[in-house]
Amino acid sequence: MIECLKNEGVEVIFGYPGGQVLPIFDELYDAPIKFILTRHEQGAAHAADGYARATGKVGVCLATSGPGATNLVTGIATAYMDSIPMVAITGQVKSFLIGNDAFQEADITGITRPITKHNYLVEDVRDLARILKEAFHIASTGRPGPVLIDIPSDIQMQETEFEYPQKIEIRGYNPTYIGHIGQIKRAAKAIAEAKRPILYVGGGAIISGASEEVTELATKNDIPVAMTLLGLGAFPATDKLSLGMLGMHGTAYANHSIMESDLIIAVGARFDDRVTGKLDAFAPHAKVIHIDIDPASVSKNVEVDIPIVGDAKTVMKQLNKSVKKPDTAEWLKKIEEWKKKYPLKYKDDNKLRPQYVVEEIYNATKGEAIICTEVGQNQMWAAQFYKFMKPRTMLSSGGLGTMGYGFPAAIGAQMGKPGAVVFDIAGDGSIQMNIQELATAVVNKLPVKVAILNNCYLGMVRQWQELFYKKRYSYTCLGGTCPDFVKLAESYGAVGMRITRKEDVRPAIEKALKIDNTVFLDFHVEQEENVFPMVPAGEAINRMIEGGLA
Ligand SMILES: Cc1ncc(C[n+]2csc(CCOP(=O)(O)OP(=O)(O)O)c2C)c(N)n1
Repeated sequence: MIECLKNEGVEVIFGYPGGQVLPIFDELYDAPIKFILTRHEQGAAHAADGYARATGKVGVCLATSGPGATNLVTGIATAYMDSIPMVAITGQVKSFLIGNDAFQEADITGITRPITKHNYLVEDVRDLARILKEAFHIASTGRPGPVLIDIPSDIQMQETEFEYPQKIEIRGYNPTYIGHIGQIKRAAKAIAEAKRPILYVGGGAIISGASEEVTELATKNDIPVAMTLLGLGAFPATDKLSLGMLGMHGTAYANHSIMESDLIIAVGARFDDRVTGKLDAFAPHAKVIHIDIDPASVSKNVEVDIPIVGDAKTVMKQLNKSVKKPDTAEWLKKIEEWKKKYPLKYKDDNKLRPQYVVEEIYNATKGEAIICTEVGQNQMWAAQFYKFMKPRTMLSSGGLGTMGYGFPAAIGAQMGKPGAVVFDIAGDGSIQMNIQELATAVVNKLPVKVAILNNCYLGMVRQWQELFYKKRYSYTCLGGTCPDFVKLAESYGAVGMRITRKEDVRPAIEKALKIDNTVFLDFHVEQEENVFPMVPAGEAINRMIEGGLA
């Protein structure tokens, strides 16, 4: 197994030991691969995911059978929903005990079947090298995703002659990379004829490395760009053609633009319900071009006029060669009006507001940092107020919305990008879901910065209760129950800072950036601040609270 991983160029494995992986751990003891001992298997899976998102390589995690394997499940599902390449290796009870309710037995291939791209139970050591080769291939090609390999401990002890396959063929698995020429021509014609075109760019554009090609199509042809949460960074936020994020908490101008558009060019995006809002009302005047490597995504939610199945980067290159510039001057003028009328805003007073913290993190890092987020208001403020300039700098659980993702993902990102500034923008609820990873960060001397937007609430749920449940704050108040995050950080050997005044925000961030250690910045922000604009569930996306009702 170690030889296979070396052949795949694996530099780091995140994991946790146990009885059914003892033989593997014994080999890891002096293997030339770095092993990062997390403090929970969920942390290992998210760290492998963060490593993969930041570097573009396959993330690898390892856990024992039973509870070790089931602790990976949330991390695997998170990676699956966001199409992240990952190989998860689990130990299993001895082959002859499988199905026997043996100690620490769990049917992990059964459990993870719906949340992996593929999974394997190794039944013979002679299959191991081929399975590993296939797993890395499947995880990283086509629409990427997690692959799990379950290895019974008796098989870990068997011997075989090592030979790593150079080539593999998997029947029925042959992703399409190049776009159909006829479809490219039709798309180019539709773009040339469009009056109100919009690029709708998702995580697939980042995964395939299509950011340059998206930028070329947009800037050469004056086409505005709206991005999904996972698409942020595919096109520079400061460009005048950028509309920022669209959808439930997107900018009003992105939502108005897509609703009024006559042509949507969707690149590596899947028309998720957080983006489309009420489906019947979505973009009623628009023709749709959909570029996606996964044919199952095309016309799944929204009927597509010009489907192009292929790799986003390859297809965009093809498209850039054949496109003629449409006349969008009027359209861009209209969008400028929306931008002026409905800017992203918050109350600019002397109170410590969470949006201000995010803006100052941006100002201090000039858009160069890798930003991980937890889930909730913190995630949406990060998406709205940090100006993402480059791909692979926004790491967030989009599809599954996993609280507890950001901190271990930041650890994985920092491992993959040792020189980068890595922030986790967190909530006081989410950070407690994987807070044990403070040990992992400190022991490995990772200078990850965690900015806790501490509002004493499970803020996003409280916001829904305020707006739609008559302010009945049912079990969302954490006030008085949070630990002292400064002391907590210090107890692990990290640095903690508490910030309660607006004027102390920037100096604290600057100070943290100079510290070569894990830092917790505990920002005591306004407690009942809300994320706006907001599209209420089930509404059309141009019917936003605080974004202008169409
Ligand atoms: C594992 C998990 N459990 C529950 C939820 C539902 N949920 C979504 S946002 C949220 C509140 C998050 O609170 P906090 O981390 O304090 O962030 P804030 O919204 O205050 O920024 C909850 C409970 C979730 N997304 N993930």
